[in-house]
Amino acid sequence: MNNAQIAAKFEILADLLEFQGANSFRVRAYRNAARTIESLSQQISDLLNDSSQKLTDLEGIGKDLADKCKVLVESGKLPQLDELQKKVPPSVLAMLRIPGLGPKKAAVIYKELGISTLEDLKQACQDERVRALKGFGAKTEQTILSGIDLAATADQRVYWAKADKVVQRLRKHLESVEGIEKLTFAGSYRRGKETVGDIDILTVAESSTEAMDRLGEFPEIEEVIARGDTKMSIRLVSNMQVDLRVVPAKSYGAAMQYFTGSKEHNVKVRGIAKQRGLKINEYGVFRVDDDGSESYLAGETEKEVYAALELPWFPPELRENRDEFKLAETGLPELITVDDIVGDMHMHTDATDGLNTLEEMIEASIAKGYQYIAITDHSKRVSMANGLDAERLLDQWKAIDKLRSKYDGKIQILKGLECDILEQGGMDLPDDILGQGDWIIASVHYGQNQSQQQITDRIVGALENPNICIVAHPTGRLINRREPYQVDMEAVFQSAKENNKFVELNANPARLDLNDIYCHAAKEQGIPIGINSDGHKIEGLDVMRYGIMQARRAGLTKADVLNTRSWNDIQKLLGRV
Ligand code: DGT
Ligand code: CA
Ligand code: CA
Ligand code: ZN
Repeated sequence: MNNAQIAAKFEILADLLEFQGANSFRVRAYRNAARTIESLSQQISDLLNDSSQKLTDLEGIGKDLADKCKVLVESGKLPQLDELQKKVPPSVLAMLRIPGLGPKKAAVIYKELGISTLEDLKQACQDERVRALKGFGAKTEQTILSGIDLAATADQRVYWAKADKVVQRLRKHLESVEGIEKLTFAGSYRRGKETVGDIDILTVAESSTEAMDRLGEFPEIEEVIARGDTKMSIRLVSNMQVDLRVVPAKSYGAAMQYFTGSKEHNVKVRGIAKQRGLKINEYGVFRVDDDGSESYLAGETEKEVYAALELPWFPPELRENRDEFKLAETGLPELITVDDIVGDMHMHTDATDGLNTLEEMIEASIAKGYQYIAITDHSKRVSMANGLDAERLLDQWKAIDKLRSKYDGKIQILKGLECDILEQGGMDLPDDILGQGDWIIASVHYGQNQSQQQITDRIVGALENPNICIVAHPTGRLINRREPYQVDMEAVFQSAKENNKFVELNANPARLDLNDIYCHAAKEQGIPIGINSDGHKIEGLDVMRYGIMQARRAGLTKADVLNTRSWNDIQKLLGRV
């Protein structure tokens, strides 16, 4: 058994233990171990054979876990896990993904109603059988019902960032094959969708057998689902599916176009081909003559494929059949890139729930080449994050004053705050304090179940406050984990526009809030969008690229994005200079 497989076993064990209501400390120990093992550069099996090394030297691996690793490597099995799986069918675990349904309630549903799938649970809710359970009620039933679809999706799709990690490992694994001449990862991954269902690989290879054999040796493989002459599908231990297709060089571009999708984009492309008396498929673009015979026109590169249809090459992020074909008539927009970003205006330090110090975050931002950053820790209402009261905030700003001279000429440090918008409306800290800062962000963290009117009023109220510059993660959604709160984004946009304020695209891959549709709407209304990392540690600053990808999917250009501008220009937009 290899590391990925061992880690996957520990993850399942943690899920099952959690479902059983085991001590949360124990559950976390397995999860931490899984993470450690997954990122090891050496195989556990090699470490076990090396008498000079001990597994217990690894972070988070105690004697018990080391023993379990040994059992797994030697037998491929874990008796404790087998026992648990006998008691609880794995399909039950999908229930744990329903927001608001903890392991305890899920266990009651399983035991009392004998329900082990999301489908059956949906039916039970519709039949009002769930509300009758002890400790449930109509409201809980409603919460469960409205969360089932989210849980079902979460079971099938992973964050783009997570898919990207797998893609990088697959790329490295396959690139070592000499006979592989070309390699692309197509599908929703290439389009940069916020979640990815499965991974689609395209290759041109001397021998398809060799390429497929190599995929079959991928360390994270669980099983081969299907294998033909030029096509192969595998399932990974993480349960993700990977499709491989080996295509001839003269069809590579056509296959890329076809398998990048989206389906909707392709349907439109096929229609356009037809209008021009052409045919397009994964092998190329063909002219169809009156006698029905076909002649190959293009297929080697994507660019040639689109050109044969008198279409421009579409950046993959735009291929969703939204407005890309209309835009193509006058020229596609030049989409924003990471290099256009000159500052990051939302980040935390260890003064609240960040892990790194003020100076460490500043140094890391300098290393990124930013012109300016805003330090935006939480305000006091966010007690879980040790939010700042007025005194601590002013202390931090004083510290920034001192650091400004130290970093003069290297980076501009803005005195910021992520100020909580209180449940009853209004800001968490008084205006005379907020007025002393440079860059105050407003966020909704509490009362997310309020009515649309209440939440909208709170956000609009914040945007009307002259001290507030921007609203962060405006819909509060967490991809795969929490639906957006009820908010009238039209009203929010209108208020942002009237008050010369901005909206954020939070680049955290679990948030990506605003989504692409809303970002596009904000652009249409001329509201600059701030793309920020919301970093809680140095590495957290790296998520910027996910935000950029989302922005590209929305068709945003450099001009549509706030932090491509100098801080002075931003102040002008705010009407402050
Ligand atoms: P996913 O995997 O659910 O995140 O989404 P995709 O877009 O990667 O979808 P997938 O893996 O089923 O197929 C990859 C691409 O192949 C898809 O974007 C377009 C193309 N494709 C697949 N099936 C069809 C089809 O029936 N018709 C057309 N026109 N294209 C298809
Ligand atoms: Ca796919
Ligand atoms: Ca696929
Ligand atoms: Zn934040």
